[in-house]
Amino acid sequence: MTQIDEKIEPIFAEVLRRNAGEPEFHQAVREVLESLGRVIAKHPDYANDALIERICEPERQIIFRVPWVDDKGQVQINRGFRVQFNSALGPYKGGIRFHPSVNLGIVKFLGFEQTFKNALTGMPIGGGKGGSDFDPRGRSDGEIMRFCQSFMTELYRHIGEYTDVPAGDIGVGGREIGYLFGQYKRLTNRYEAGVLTGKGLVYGGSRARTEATGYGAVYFVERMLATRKLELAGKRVVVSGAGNVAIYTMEKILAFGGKIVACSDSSGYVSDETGIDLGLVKEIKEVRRQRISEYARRKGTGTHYVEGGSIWDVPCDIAMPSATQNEVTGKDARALVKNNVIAVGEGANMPCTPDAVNIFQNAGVLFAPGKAANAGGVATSALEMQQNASRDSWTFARTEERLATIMRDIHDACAETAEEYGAPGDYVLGANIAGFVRVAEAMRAMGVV
Ligand code: NDP
Ligand code: 2IT
Repeated sequence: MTQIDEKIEPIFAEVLRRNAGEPEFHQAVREVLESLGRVIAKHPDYANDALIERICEPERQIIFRVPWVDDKGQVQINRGFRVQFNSALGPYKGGIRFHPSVNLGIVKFLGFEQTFKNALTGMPIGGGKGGSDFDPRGRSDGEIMRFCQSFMTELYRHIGEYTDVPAGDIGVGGREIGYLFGQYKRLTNRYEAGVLTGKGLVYGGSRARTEATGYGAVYFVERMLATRKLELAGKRVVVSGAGNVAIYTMEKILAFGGKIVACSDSSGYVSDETGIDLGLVKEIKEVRRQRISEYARRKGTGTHYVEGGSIWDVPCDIAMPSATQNEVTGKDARALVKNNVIAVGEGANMPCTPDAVNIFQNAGVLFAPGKAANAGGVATSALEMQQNASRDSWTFARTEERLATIMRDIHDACAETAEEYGAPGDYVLGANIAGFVRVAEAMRAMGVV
């Protein structure tokens, strides 16, 4: 683990004390604070006025009860969260996650990461995140709708086009955003399109938003490879997960001429030496909502399904973890390095443990941190807000072109910042510092608020 600068160490100690029992939040904060020593060495004034302490403390944390009635008529209770982390650059912006593992610490880690990610996009958006410990798996459409309606019945009073703009994340896709938007509209009697992003195309959604996170991550990796005069064509790629980010990562990898050799879900992974058939994955996951094991059953020869195994044992040139936090451990990283991985691009938020990140960086593997590589999703959400505000609807080509430019700019900002701060090629440091400086500048200008 990298040391935290001695001037910043007490700030981290206070974060640990004040946020006990929240390991993912500690991990996310620690990684950013490790990068800031170089900033205050160069610009000591960034340590003034408790600026760093303020950045580590969410502006507002909302926790609420979500009661709903299941298909058997039983009353169920879940817990809802919205952490409005930082609004220096714009309204709070970030997804909502429905997964049984969701707790306050996880929502805070995601909101903290989101603040720097959103700053990196260059768009006017602050950072926030929300969710619930609701498990959508196996729930009927009616149950999902009633849950979303109950969740919004509390959340609506805290959000708004100029206040806080949620979107999707794990377990929240187009269907859920539709139900959430419907309930918001009913409760407020306002057609406030810009209050949520990731909407359907017929009611104010942006073209390319569904694809944006995955496509953006691939654009980032492509540009990172180019710094070593390498390209995606012909490369073996492993993409974990089989959800929104994973599917559109695979789609863009294929467009660049790469070969997908494995993908997964939380039950296991499937490898396919003939190249993953993305059409089949989409049918299984997006249409039928089945398990990835179904892929091997349907496709048959050449495929291999491993229940509960590690997808990172599959040899590849490029790894794109796109499922969840801490899914790539030190052991996984060693396996990837042993198999000569060239680049790792984080599609998910914080999928690599600190141990894994160190192993990749020490082995000279190109490593793209999530807050930079997966920023295309939220950037396109900001483009959706822009279209909603101007009552306009752009073509797919125009939107994707903006996305590609934004990803190129994020890559270059990270690379140039890393260089400027004496660590060329360290995208973790570059992303943390470039994101921090933008948020810190805005906070400084606004005084102690
Ligand atoms: P989805 O719900 O669409 O897909 C999630 C995928 O990851 C599923 O295949 C799921 O498997 C798997 N998964 C989820 N939790 C776990 C777990 N605890 N262990 C193993 N596998 C798991 O979510 P997204 O694709 O939207 O999100 C994936 C990641 O990308 C998350 O880290 C999210 O925060 C991040 N992200 C998402 C963005 C977006 O625009 N959607 C933008 C930027 C980042 P199963 O179905 O079995 O649960
Ligand atoms: O982690 C993320 O960036 C997201 N889940 C997308 C957030 C958004 O507001 O589009």
